Amino acid sequence: MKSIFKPALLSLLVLSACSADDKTDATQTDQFSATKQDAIAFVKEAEEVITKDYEYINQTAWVQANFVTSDTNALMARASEQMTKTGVELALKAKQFNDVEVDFDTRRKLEIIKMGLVLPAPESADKVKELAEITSNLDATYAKGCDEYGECFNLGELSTIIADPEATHEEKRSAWIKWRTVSPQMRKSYQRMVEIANEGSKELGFADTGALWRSKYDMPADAFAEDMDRVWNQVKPLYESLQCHVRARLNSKYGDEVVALDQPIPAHLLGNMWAQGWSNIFEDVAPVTDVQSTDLTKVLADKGLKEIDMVKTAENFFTSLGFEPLPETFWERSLFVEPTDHTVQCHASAWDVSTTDYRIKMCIKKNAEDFVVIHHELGHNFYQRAYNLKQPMLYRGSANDGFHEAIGDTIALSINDTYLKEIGLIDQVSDESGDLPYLMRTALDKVAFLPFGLLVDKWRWGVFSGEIPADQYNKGWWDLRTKYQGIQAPVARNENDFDPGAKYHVPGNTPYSRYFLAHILQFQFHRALCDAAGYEGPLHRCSIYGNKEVGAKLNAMLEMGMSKPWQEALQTMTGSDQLDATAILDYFAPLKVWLDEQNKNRSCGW
Ligand code: X8Z
Ligand code: ZN
Repeated sequence: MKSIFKPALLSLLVLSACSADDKTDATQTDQFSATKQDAIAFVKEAEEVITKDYEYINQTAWVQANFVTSDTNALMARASEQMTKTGVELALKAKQFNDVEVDFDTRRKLEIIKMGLVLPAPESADKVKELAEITSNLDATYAKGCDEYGECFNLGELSTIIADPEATHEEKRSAWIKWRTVSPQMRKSYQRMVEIANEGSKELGFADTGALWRSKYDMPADAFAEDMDRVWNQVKPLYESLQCHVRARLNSKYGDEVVALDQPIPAHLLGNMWAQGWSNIFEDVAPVTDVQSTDLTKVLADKGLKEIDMVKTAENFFTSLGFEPLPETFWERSLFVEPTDHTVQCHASAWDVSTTDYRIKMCIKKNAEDFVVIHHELGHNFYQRAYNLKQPMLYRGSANDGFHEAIGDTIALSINDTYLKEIGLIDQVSDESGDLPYLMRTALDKVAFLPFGLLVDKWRWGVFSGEIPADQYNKGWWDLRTKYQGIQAPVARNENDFDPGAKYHVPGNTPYSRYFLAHILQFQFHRALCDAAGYEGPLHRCSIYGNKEVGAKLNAMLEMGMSKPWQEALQTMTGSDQLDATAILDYFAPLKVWLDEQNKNRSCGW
């Protein structure tokens, strides 16, 4: 399964077989006269069917992701075919109850079933099979990282070059180009996948697959897209101030020839393969202060923390909030270190293989960035366990997918000097002059990410709707990258390239709006939890470590799973039912003042 955390929504439609009397002809909607009792019985049966093969499918997906070979790929394609077939059958049946009056829970569960698949196929058996083969192959193509001539690249190594402040811009450019040779071969099958999934989405009553994706947020699809734009407009001035300052500093480092002051920033110079998080260029853009701010990568190295120690430290944060420790099997079955003898899908993920079996799969690098990602992954596991233990099968998911992505990050917002001192990783909390550098480090991660988090699905929505036609896939991608991020490709690109395919979530078919939501929500959560702790200082100095009362408040929301609209879950936790960027803006307010001062005599924009 190509999901990042094993998403309940996907896995709940991860089924292998329907019972014989499940075979209602879904095309006969007109003659179907259903009652409330039929609907209740159908939902009950669906939950049983889903439960039956849930663990088996997850095990298959786990093996494929941990041992990427043609055999595991074929096994996964077969499982995925069966899962799609059953998912489509269930969704079509759920649709038959559209006009039947039912209670709240039955209606909610019917909707969940209808929208359960990320890529629904049409009913045709051939197309179900074709779609399953395409998606498995796309996933494996990315994991292997080879170009169409068989030359292979290691994403970790290429990323290290892009992150290295000492590497030359030519070296970075070469690493950037190399990774993008793995994706042109995906283009044709991606296009075919879009066609099939759109057909499936239409059969379920959605305009296209993008509309299906946007319909999963307890509000009309269009209203969701508008809400994303509303929040983006709230944070845009902060992003633009950061982009302007970073461009000016990179211009000083590399010169006008490489970074022009009136142009978008070349994408290979921002420290990350996709220019989605910029914390690796901190040294180049940092405010100069008297006091050295904490360099967490160095702290981890000085203390000699190994990969597993980093995971234990993250687990300890959760248990300090009152959560039970992870089960023994977590430590036995998880993957923390990239193997050298076989291919693994290295993109980090967290799994609930069953209600008692939790794991992460991650090729951990011993640095601050991955220390945060470990918290991110464990956030998934603790969320999964909270709802798995409390909720029926169809409610085992997060309030919306952005919530799932936000929990571990919320915890990680407490990784500041206050916390690091408390757990003995540093001896002294830096004084206030260390605040600006700390805020800059965090902004390079969190603020820089926002336009990327927004545009990945803007691209896919355009692709699914046809607004971005197949002969303009790459142009459509770079138009959005420039418009929202103010970056550009370091070398000319054309339609032989397929640059979106070089980002895991595109061949992996993981929707991406969730990360944009999470980057807004985590600050709302952090502010609410710090308030609950009675904390009164600046938000970036708050740590909720060790606070069991706050842990209980968090757990109350996690346990709700997806049993209620996300707006209600948000209300319980924060007192507001709206996505709201004022929390992230409050958090970075002192940095914004500083950035604007720096940018005073610069000409910003692109
Ligand atoms: O994919 C992830 C997580 C797993 S859900 C590591 N993230 C996005 C990415 O890497 O592109 C976390 C933030 C954005
Ligand atoms: Zn995640």
